[in-house]
Amino acid sequence: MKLQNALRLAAATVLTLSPTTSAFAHVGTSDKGNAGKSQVISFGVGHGCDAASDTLSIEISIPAEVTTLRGVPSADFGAPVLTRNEANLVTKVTFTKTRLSPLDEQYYTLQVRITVPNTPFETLVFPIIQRCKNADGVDSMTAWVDTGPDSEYPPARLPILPARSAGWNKFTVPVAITDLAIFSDAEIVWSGDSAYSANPTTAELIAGESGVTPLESIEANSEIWVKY
Ligand SMILES: [Cu+2]
Repeated sequence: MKLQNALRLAAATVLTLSPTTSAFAHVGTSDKGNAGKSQVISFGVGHGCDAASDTLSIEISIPAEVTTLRGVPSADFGAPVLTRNEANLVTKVTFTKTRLSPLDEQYYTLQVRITVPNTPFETLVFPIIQRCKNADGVDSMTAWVDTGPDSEYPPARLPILPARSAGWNKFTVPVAITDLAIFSDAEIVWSGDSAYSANPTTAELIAGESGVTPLESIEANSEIWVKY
């Protein structure tokens, strides 16, 4: 990478975090995991299953990579039930609401504490089943399990951030990265002569800089420079 370009572009970036624009109206998490660290992960329930059905339960499937998990009791749903496999690992966390509201007008936050696997740049996937009941007692269900590219019902995803320091970091990424949202809190990412920034002003500078191409994905085993 061209360090002068990098420094010049980085100097032009605004230091405050840009507000996240990612859709968060479904059931999911906007958290990012810190590799190897114990961390509380929050799942937001943006709405019920259809126009007027309050959420009755949320069942979160836990990926096999997560081997340490505790439930975090919720004000509305109480303590979640943990389902374990023969190896005593948690495979499912189920939050069930005791007092159903006749209206779908609340935003719920449900949490678990996990040890984030020490696999930076990978993304954990949490399929979620949401069950609802309306004022007439009619049940409905939404399965947030479709991992397709433009899925209407995406599962929750937790990208795993590497251990990093403020300023410049050099990483060799072990896996291909197609979604650069994992760098949403970085000022700029360089891979060779390609650069990426979630900051629109920096992204514009990258696009207008001769000899620099916008970075859209990163191949496995690439060396990258990231300024946080
Ligand atoms: Cu939604």
